[in-house]
Amino acid sequence: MADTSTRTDREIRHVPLLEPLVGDYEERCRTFSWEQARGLLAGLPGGGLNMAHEAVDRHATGPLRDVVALRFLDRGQLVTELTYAELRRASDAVAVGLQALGVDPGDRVCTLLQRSPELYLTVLGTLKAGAVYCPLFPAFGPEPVFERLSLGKVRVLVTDRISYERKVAQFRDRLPHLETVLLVDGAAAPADDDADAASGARPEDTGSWAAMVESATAALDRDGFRIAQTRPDQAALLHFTSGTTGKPKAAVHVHEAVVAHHVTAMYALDLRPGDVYWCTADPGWVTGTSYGIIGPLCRGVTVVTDSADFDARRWYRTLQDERVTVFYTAPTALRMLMRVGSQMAHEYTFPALRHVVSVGEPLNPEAVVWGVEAFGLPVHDTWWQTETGAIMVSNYPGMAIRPGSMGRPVPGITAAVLERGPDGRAAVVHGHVRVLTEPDAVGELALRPGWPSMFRAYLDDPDRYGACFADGWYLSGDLARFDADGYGWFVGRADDVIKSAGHLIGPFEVESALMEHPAVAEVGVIGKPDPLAGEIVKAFVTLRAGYEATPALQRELITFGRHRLGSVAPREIAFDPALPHTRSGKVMRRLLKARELGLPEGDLSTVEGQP
Ligand code: 6R9
Repeated sequence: MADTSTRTDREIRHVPLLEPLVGDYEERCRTFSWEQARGLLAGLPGGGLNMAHEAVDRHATGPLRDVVALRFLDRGQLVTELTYAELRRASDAVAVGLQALGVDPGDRVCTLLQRSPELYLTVLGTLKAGAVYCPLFPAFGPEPVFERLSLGKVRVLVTDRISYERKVAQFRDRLPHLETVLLVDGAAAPADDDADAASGARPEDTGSWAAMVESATAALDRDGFRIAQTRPDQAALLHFTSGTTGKPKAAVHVHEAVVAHHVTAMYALDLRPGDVYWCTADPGWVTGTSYGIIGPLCRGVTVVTDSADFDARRWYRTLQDERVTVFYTAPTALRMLMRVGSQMAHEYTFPALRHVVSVGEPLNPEAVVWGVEAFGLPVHDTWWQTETGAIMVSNYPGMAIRPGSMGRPVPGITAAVLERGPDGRAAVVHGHVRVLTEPDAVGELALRPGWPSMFRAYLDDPDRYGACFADGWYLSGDLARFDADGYGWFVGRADDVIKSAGHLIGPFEVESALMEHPAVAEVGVIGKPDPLAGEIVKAFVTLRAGYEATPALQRELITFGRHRLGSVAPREIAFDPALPHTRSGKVMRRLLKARELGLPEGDLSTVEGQP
């Protein structure tokens, strides 16, 4: 890293880093340093750093104060807007309210909410209070919700009444850390309400989010508020993600991750003040937080959010009517638009649109090219993970795209592929790994630690964290190759984790839930290739003696899975009286997948690389 210690702040602010990355990529890589990137942000007095201050407060007192920061479209297209100045005040009030509830720095605050103003205000208010924000995907069923609230030792949950009754109330006694549940649609109804009686939800178990905000606003007007003086290395976000085995892992991110959110929102997403930006990812996943909230607000743009689900016509209309300039979405969504045909796209015009970007799963070359047909712009792929916190590999605006490539490492990021061992992961021999330098050699994609948004822990799980690093590299669990010009190409996952519609799903979590059905003796879960979702979850089930493999039982298991797991439930179930096992007795998911794909069972290396 370049030594910037002798430069003044003013000088640092005038390096070409300020410009979006449309120029010389190599030159930018040479001159870039994370210290310079840090210098683009304001910081707090005394060396502190707070994500919400960078995202909101520093704009709220400057020239952007009256610019719309968040523009919410609800299902009926009703619009709610908050300027940067209004967002500052409203999120201050949430912070005051959380502090009045006794939320201390480091405490975890969780949302289980549809995309709504309350969600975004809770994120920012939590960060301002110095607490740790942890999102939950609203389509999760009760089991994944309980698991995450429990593992995260979450103290405050903000949700709506129906989600609470269906997904949380039944487990409340088993969540000793959960002190407060705030409902955005008011407190639960009186105890004689039938629904409450049935679900076990009692009104005294919950409070009202609106009531908290109301009294906090009065306190704010009376006493003012000073943002928590968080340190750069203090925890800010907790993102759950899944591995091949065991329970979900909670990746801990710190406030200085904002340095990477900001600079990648500039380099990879090309965001500049004046932009209208739409990120279709739900804030329940890392993309919806890093690039649905923090990164774009840091860039001072107008962030559009839509609470409605996918609908091709609605999406085209939103891109047109909101005059969206930068659009960040996922391959599954693009394939859903493609399926409708470009005719529909041509019924709308997108004169404001400047940059279309994708993440989450392999982006088919056809989708890149289809972008030109539909929007007049190619789709730019980006690669990153929950653990990396920010975009690590990207096709930059102005850079020649190679359709199908993830692009090139972000300035400040060193990426490589490492030689693999027999288990498919990087081979570590006597503590060392071997970097594959030959062009197009396939290996495990690895990154040199040291970028600000790198996860700092898996909560309460140092062993699993340690296992992600070897010989000074962070091991991603993905297989990739770099061509002779340094463009990265995704090859597949090195493990059994499933990516369905851009969402990461751990097979173990699905298997554990299905095992609770009395008919199930054993189960193995895989990602089955799917033309639309990339993969769908498929479960192979061995039945207990006395149960018959009937279509009715198949349907029952699907319903059972859906009720417990929600969006991560298997879409297909097959009965298999003899699941393949390893010598140690574990179900061999890899072999199940090879069989599903009709591949030779001996040649399992080819199981990887399924887009
Ligand atoms: C941001 C996010 C991470 C995993 C990652 C990889 C897959 C992400 C990709 C991609 C191919 C891309 N992935 N971007 N695969 N091309 N451009 O998605 O985080 O949910 O943690 O998933 O997603 O397998 O390792 P996360």
